[in-house]
Amino acid sequence: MINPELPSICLIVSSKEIPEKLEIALKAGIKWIQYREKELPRKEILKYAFWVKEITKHYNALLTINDYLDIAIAIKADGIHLGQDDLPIEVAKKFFSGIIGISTHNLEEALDAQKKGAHYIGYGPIFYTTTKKDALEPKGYDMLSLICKKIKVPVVAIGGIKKQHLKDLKAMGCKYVATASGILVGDVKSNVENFLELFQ
Ligand code: TZP
Ligand code: MG
Repeated sequence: MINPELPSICLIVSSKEIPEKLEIALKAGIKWIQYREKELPRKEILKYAFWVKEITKHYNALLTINDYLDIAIAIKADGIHLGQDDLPIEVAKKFFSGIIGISTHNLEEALDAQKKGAHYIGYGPIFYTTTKKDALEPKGYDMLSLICKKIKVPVVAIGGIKKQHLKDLKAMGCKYVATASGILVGDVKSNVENFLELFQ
């Protein structure tokens, strides 16, 4: 796969948002879901992943699976998202022909992921977040802006991103964001509408 078209907003959901919040977000127009579950046993995650696949397919949205290549393959997900300590991208590419995204935390990791064929990179956390338990210190805007200039594949900013940040992110050349709490906390429908209006 060469340069897949990625929607500008990725909504990260865990099992507790399935199906209600997930469906509200999809109905409101979200076109890219990442299913990220850190708490449940693998068998449970597989079950939820099948449901997410059904719902995202119904709404014609892209689905990427966090961490688990076997589950991504089993449910025919569009993509997989891997961290620095997950399966190496070289190995994932041998078994999976879909979209591969890699989490990065500095320019070196971003360049390395790009060189190894990542279709997009995640970069962050930009701001403080409680969604990721082991999140690093917030990185702020400066390095993000540099990474967006130096990296050719889509750079997805992540971590504590809320609607009030979208204007600045756009202005610095950031074209993609991933969020959980920015959409899932509060009124999901109006959060999606705000994100779409400000960042599409
Ligand atoms: N990776 C870096 S920050 C983060 C992940 C998965 C959490 C994103 O969630 P939120 O609620 O948008 O900060
Ligand atoms: Mg991971």
